[in-house]
Amino acid sequence: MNVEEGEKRGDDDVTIVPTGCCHDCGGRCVLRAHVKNGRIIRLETDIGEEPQIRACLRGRAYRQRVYHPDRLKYPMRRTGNRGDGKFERICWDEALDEVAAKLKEIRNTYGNSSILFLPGSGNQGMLHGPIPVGLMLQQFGGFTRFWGGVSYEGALFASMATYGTIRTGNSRDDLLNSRFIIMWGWNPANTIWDPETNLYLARAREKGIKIVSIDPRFTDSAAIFADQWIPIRPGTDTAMLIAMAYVVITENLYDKAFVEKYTVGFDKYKDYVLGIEDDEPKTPKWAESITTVPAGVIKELAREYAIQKPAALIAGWGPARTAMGEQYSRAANVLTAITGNIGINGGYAAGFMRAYSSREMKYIRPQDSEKPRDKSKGIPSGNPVEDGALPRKDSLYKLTGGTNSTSARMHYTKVYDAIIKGRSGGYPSDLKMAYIVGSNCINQYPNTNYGVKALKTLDFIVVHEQFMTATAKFADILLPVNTFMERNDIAPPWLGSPYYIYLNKAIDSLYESKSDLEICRELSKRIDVPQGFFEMSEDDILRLFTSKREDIEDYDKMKRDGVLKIKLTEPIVSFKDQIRDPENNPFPTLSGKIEINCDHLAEMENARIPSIPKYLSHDEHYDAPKSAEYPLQLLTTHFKTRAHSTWHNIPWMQETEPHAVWINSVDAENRGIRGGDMVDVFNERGRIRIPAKVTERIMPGVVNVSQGAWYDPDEEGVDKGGCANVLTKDDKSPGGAVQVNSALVQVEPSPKD
Ligand SMILES: Nc1nc2c(c(=O)[nH]1)N[C@H]1C(S)=C(S)[C@@H](COP(=O)(O)OP(=O)(O)OC[C@H]3O[C@@H](n4cnc5c(=O)[nH]c(N)nc54)[C@H](O)[C@@H]3O)O[C@H]1N2
Ligand SMILES: Nc1nc2c(c(=O)[nH]1)N[C@H]1C(S)=C(S)[C@@H](COP(=O)(O)OP(=O)(O)OC[C@H]3O[C@@H](n4cnc5c(=O)[nH]c(N)nc54)[C@H](O)[C@@H]3O)O[C@H]1N2
Ligand code: SF4
Ligand SMILES: [Mo]
Repeated sequence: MNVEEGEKRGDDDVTIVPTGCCHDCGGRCVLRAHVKNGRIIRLETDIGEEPQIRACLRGRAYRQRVYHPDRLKYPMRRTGNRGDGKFERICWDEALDEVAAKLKEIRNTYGNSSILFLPGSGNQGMLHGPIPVGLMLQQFGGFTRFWGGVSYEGALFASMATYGTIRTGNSRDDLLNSRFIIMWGWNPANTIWDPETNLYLARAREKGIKIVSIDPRFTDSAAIFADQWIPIRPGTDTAMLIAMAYVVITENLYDKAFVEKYTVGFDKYKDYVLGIEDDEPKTPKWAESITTVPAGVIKELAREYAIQKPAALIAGWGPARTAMGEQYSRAANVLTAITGNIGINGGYAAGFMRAYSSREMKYIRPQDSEKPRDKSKGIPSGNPVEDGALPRKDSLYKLTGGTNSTSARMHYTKVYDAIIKGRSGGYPSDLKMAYIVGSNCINQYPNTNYGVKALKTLDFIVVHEQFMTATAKFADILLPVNTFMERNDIAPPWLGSPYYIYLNKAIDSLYESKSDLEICRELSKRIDVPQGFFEMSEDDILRLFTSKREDIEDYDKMKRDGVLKIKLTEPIVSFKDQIRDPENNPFPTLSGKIEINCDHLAEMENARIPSIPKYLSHDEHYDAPKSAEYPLQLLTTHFKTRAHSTWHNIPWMQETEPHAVWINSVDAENRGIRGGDMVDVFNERGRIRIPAKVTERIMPGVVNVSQGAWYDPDEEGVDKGGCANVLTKDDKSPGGAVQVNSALVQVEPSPKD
């Protein structure tokens, strides 16, 4: 559709174009752009049938992003040092010729593995963003990239180990069938987690269903939905979940028939929980000393959860984004299993929690699939650089889906180290250039100061961007990209609600910006990449991409309507068939059952990746030696006014709530800090300077700097922007979680100028 075909509003010359919002923001929502004389004058959201896919505050402010005066307007070449932000305007031909020449020169001299591709989450549509760039670079001979989903790797690893799949969630309407809901490290009032989540939580509350929030912060979700808030010391959730298992087992509240029929490894876990394995019974008292949660509260919660069946334990990804993150997710999954809360309406299996995806509707055990693959001999890949590489020993390579297990990639947290050390540091390649698309890596990867050093060593950097981000300032060639209002795309849901949004182009590309696809169209010719795909129209490609999705019956209608809501006759409940008819529906694990004990993990022979969930400490934990110098635990949560670093520069968002470090009044008082004072938050990795928000909404000993504020260092290297990743560690959990919620820091009043 184009503007001319859009719906006319009354008798004035306004056309309403059905489009949407589609960053990596927890949602993906309907927007209706009111266009007058080629300009969007108003944005409204879904006014269609229930369930409405309503935009949040960020989507509704999107005009300020599209028409922001700082949009990148034309291609540029760097004139200052990397990071300084000094550029000169050049024309598209010059820019693309230079990128093409560099790509060829670097490939011909060092090979394709020296090309580092850094795709980010900026655009979540099926067509634009990093997708065309990846396809182009594959045909150019390939590239090196990272493994590890920054959002969820801990939860994913645990989901695969326990259930063999990431489709473990129920649709949100099923929450109304629960008798008890636990929001564990989960704050959807801010993070959305699919647009209808908050509506159903509100209805659950209205229905009188008890909701508990377990979080070091009194979140907006706790304030709005919860009957009870249980503050917990960060990174200790595993201990509490194991102590809950202790209560459930010792008080005979567990579901013996379920355990017997559907799980393997219960006895081994029981031996650990009861202390038979290691002489340490994991009692609520034991957990109290670790978590700070009173033993009585743990006992009560365990009993309520086990008795009030069906109950939904929603185990958020935040607590899993820690140095032993997968143990928390494993322990949560196992608790849902031993209480028999899986595969039933109103229950919830925790896990990765995807509910709906037309590509993953069937569960098949890897060994029962039509083409079982022995990946131990090499993993096939469309990327020639990694085709046939052996699997990593720390990966669940025998299972289908989940992370790519290839050893040809470095972990997300190790990109900077790999740039600096290359093969001599044990990494798969020596990197010479970076191709960065839709990513603000300097801001969003852990250990920003190390990243600054690393990006300065590369021979060449090209960035596709909409704004002059911290990362864009490192580009040698910076290419201006349009927004989803200026092109066509399709948004699948963020996690798994049954709908698609067709993002119709509402206005022409502003200034000289182009879509990532258009850039690839022109660049691919210059680097001799076959044209086929790049010559196709946006719609032909989208039709091709969606052709195997049986749930899209009428592509043209979806495009016209702007949204396709898939009608379900009943709520989605993951593993319903596995529970109803286990003989014919094994779990997609190697054993065909829920793996409380996982042999695939045991084969890794790594005491830090135990085959049953265990509570383990680490060197950025509250009890680590380092805590003597840096006594506060830092959380770097997702902020309501941004999606990561996106929207940070939008005035309406900044007015809503300014960026600040949350600190408890006890910790503030001890340091002579009052609300609104400028403070330094620091550790051995770096220092940021921002205002303090002194509040009882965060527990003592913990501070929160929400991620995504723009890195803005002064001459001394102090970040005045307050970028959380100046403080986070560039390391992963044994299973691959990015540990951005495990960092020890100190806070002090900033020096007075
Ligand atoms: N507004 C907004 N929404 C977003 C995003 C955004 O940037 N902004 N990003 C989207 C994306 S890509 C993702 S991956 C998701 C992320 O979604 P989440 O991972 O769920 O979001 P977080 O805010 O990081 O963490 C959720 C909660 O976990 C708590 N938490 C952190 N560590 C611990 C812990 O050790 N124990 C316990 N019990 N709680 C802990 C935090 O205080 C926070 O309230 O959000 C999505 N939604
Ligand atoms: N400390 C800490 N760090 C974190 C997290 C955390 O919890 N704590 N969370 C992590 C998570 S879950 C995620 S998903 C990552 C996200 O990190 P990133 O993927 O880097 O996300 P953004 O910061 O939003 O940056 C995306 C960029 O893409 C640009 N963009 C938008 N649309 C387009 C487009 O169509 N084309 C192109 N070329 N560019 C576009 C935007 O302008 C923006 O600058 O951050 C991670 N970083
Ligand atoms: S930012 Fe996300 S949740 Fe908000 S309107 Fe856009 S797509 Fe929806
Ligand atoms: Mo994410």
